[in-house]
Amino acid sequence: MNLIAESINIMSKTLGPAMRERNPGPIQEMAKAEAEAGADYLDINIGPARRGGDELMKWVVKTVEEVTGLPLSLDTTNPVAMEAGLKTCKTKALINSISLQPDRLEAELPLVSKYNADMIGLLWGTEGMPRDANERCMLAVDLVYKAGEMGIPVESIWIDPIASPISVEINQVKACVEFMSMLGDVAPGCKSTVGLSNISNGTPAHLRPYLNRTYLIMLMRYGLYSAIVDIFDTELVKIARGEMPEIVDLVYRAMDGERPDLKLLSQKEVEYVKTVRVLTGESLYSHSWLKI
Ligand code: THG
Repeated sequence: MNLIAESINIMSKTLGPAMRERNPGPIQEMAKAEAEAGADYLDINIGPARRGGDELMKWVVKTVEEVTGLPLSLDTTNPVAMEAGLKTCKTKALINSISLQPDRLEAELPLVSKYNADMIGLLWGTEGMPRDANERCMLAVDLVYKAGEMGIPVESIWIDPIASPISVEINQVKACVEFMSMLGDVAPGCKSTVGLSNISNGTPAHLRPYLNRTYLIMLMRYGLYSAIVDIFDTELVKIARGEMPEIVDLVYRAMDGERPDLKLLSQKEVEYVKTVRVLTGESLYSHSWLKI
């Protein structure tokens, strides 16, 4: 499991201003902390970066590479900024992300070949968000075909089915898990990733880790290759590293519809079982799902 740390983000209350002021300190502290916490990749998200995006991306990449040798995942919708980042990166970069809109494909697929990068293929088509697992499969096949035409091998493509918040749409939450179980058949050799924290967007902050951890286990069951995560969630990192086999087993059994006697479980076990039930749609989600 490859963990991509999500926190170097222009949306962050501390790092956003640091990026705009070209103040390296907070960004380097964050990069070191993410590396220390066990990240395999660091995501650098500078947003749309319409004006001066190339300068900004180049500066952030240099700033981060001064303190860590970890590979970077570069996130911006500005292709000029993306290329500036790719030129600057010392290691093989991951382009985050390339969706299926024709203009995005045209601008960004050539960068994958030119810089021998890896890419996250975001399953977002001309008609927007796919509605279910089957539409995700069709988009994945399409993306792999178009990348292949550009000489990009399947091993370089990390498919992202787009996780959406449980507080918004349970069917999309289920569809991502179902899609993950189908990916190996529809796009053999492809890798996969998911923005795990999306699932808990809109949920009270102290409850987010329960959803993130449980959903990670559910997706890993079907071979999830990597995830963009809050790397400071130590229990989440333990799960990814295979250090919580009993909890993983309990989650699998709950996914299969087993209904253990909650009175016989520890509090932590009960929390995982209840969280599986909301993530599979068996129970209705509300902010008080752990209490019911
Ligand atoms: N797929 C791909 N890339 C992605 C996503 C995805 N990148 C962005 C996002 N989704 C994943 N990254 C984050 C980063 C931060 C948060 C959620 C997802 C987040 N941050 C806190 C908040 O907003 O409350 C704290 C922000 C802060 O530091 O101030 O939730 O799906 N390919």
